[in-house]
Amino acid sequence: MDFNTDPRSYEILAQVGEGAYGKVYKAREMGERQRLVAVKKFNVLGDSENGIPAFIIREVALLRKMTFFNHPNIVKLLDASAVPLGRRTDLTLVFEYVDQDLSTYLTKVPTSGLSRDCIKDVMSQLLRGLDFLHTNMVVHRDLKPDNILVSSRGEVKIADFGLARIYSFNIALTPGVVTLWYRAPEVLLNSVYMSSVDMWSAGCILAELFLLRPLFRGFSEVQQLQKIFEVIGLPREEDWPKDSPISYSATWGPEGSCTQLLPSLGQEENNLLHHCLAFRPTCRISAAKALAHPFFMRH
Ligand code: 0RS
Repeated sequence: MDFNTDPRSYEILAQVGEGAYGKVYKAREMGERQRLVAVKKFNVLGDSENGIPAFIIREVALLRKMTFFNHPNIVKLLDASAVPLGRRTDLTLVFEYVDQDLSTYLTKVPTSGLSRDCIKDVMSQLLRGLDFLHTNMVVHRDLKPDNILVSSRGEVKIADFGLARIYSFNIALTPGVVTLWYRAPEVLLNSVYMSSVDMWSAGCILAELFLLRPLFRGFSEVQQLQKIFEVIGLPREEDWPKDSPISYSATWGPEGSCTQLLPSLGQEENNLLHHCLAFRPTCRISAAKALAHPFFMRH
């Protein structure tokens, strides 16, 4: 593993984002190429006394490995550098730059909405990216329109994946609110989770592409769960995660599952949505299966 980015080889143009993930800047490569890059900087607490903590090396190696496959729906890592400073490490990651995020893209959609073909295109690219991550045992865990990027050529690329362990050190220290809107019930219930959490988020995003507003807009974990049950119905008690510190209560809402989740959507899109928004993670559709769903077939 080599960490050899010279920080002077990029000219920072503007800060584009800030969160538990650190700060992201739009920058320009110096020298001949002059291409735009996204530079992400963060400072991680690691207990390694001498050198770069092993977990940082592992996470960066994973990002490198994922880039090596050259998947069109995943942002590419171009460079990485880590500088140990006592008990902390300054980490700089340089990615290809993509013009906008999906949340900005959605604000520019006319009120008449996105065409079904456009929604199919965005969703199929998103699912291909997710299928690639999941095949490589990477769970995004926080997929949302803010970290899905859309290039000027209409390419959809997933960003901000694979650093969950590094972030966990920073989340408690980060001011501001985190969005719960795309979180799967098992994450809200503090239960064990796997790649199916990303399919829940993908379902929320599918609905949002049609509605042009977030499907479940809760401002606390409990409110988020209530919004979810209003649409999918209250799960049966036997489906509630056994390891959750939050116990089942029939007062959460009316019981019963519902197949026509959004009356304004057609039958195929409702069916796909229904399979993404299954309460039980094991019943949720996989990215690979979702790509073969009739919603994506020609008409
Ligand atoms: C919430 C309204 C604002 O190219 C942007 C890029 C952008 C990138 C890029 C490439 C690779 C990242 C970004 C990245 C890395 C954490 C991240 C978290 C979220 C998003 C990307 C991340 N909306 C969000 C920020 N923003 C303006 C709109 C933009 C605009 C263009 N291009 N990031 N962010 N990894 N780590």
